[in-house]
Amino acid sequence: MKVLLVSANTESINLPTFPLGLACVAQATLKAGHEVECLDLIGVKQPDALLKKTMGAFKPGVIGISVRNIDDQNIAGPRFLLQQAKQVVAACKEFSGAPVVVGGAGYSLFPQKALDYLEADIGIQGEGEEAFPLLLDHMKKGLLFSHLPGLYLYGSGSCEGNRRFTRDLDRFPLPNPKILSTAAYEGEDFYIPVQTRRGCPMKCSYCSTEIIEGRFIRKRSPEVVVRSLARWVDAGFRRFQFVDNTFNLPPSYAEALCDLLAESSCPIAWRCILYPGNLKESLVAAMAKAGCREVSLGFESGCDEMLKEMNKHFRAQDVRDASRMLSDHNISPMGFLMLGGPGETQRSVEESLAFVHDLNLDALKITIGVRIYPYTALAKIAVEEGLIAPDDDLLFPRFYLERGLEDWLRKTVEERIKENRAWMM
Ligand code: B12
Repeated sequence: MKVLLVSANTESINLPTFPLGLACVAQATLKAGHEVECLDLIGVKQPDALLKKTMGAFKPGVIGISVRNIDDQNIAGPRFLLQQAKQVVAACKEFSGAPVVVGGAGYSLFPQKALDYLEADIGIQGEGEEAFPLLLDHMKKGLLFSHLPGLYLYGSGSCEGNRRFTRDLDRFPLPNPKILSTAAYEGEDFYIPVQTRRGCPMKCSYCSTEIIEGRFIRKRSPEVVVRSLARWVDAGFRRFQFVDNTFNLPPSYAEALCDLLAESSCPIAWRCILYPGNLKESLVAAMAKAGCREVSLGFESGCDEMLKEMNKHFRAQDVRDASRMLSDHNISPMGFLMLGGPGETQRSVEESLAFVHDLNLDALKITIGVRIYPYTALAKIAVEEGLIAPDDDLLFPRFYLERGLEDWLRKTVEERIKENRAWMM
């Protein structure tokens, strides 16, 4: 079949993100024998005109749209980014009669509600490499497809909980450097995103990863990852970002991957996100040897009671140790604070701010309030406290901010940011 795959994301918040998920789906769709064209709308001034031109020339039989962001998670004035994706769906429908299928990390969080809002024909929750080609196969053969895993049909109710996560990630091809143009991203801050693992068992109280990727960690074999990186290096790329939620879990895998990378002598520099608990110096040394230059430490608080509230399995001292080890190995540490969750007080905020002050991070991002996602411990607390209704689907962003902290917290954070050049909101 002729398949057009569109990345609807046009945002450059934080940094413009190369659509890795779409590239993965495109690679798997090609492997399944379809003719694929990809369209990335980042930086495109007139998306409608480009979509019209592409539909006219390519005449797709099916259109897949990747929906990454729902909103910008900004409590001060949230932007509802799904609106942009809705316009893309509408344009696809205007210029083509082909069925429109949506998927992606943002979509997967709200599969039924987002499909209703977007008015696409079909939604696929979860990873698309198996489900999307399977859907195409059923369409091609004229078979019924409503029973397929993770599939949602516009206007016909949900099949929630039905999605499947593959155990063997190596079954899915990693994107080839030629699959999508990187031209719109190249510059100072461009890192090729790489994913080695999916799933997270940590259950932080606010986190949505379990819905998107599941609880069980599934890994690509290090050999496959290193071979893929080498292909990107041959194509001229040198900087990479591991987008795994927690690069160091499990530690044995992370160390094996780093050792193999170092052995391969790939001339690369990379960054990743680390879980600060149980970080061993041997892993940090292996990371440095393999080209790691920057790490985001996802600690969110420097107060032990708050870390416990968030169900983090580490303490402030572990973060101090992690930050020191990284600096000792010339890896630049950056950190995150998320202030205002359940149990936060002026004292715990001050404790966190003093904590990060002493850490000497190269950059710190502070978020006020916590975006509430479905099926999380935070959502349960928000319902119990009457902050949200039990049937609030949370598609339109709702935030938790401990009562009484509102103005004080904003003012305090703004003042401290003025005093610390490496801090930002
Ligand atoms: C790494 C990451 C980042 C990095 C990106 C680095 C980089 N170079 O790419 C950084 C830190 C920069 C970042 C920034 C932001 N992020 Co972010 N990020 C992630 C994270 C952890 C992984 C994304 C990723 O690359 N996954 C790997 C790829 C392979 O998976 P995937 O894209 O999901 O694709 C798979 C499926 O979704 C599906 N699929 C994808 N497309 C399609 C299309 C079709 C047709 C089909 C059928 C299937 C399908 O198949 C793919 C392969 O299996 C996710 C959380 C998560 N676990 O997903 C959040 C996440 C995507 N981010 C999120 C947000 C909000 C943001 C920011 C807005 C935050 C901010 N205010 O700064 C910015 C926006 C950036 C931008 N310009 O768009 C939210 C989005 C939900 C929402 N509320 O909108 C998520 C889900 C986290 C969360 N809070 O739940 N992010």
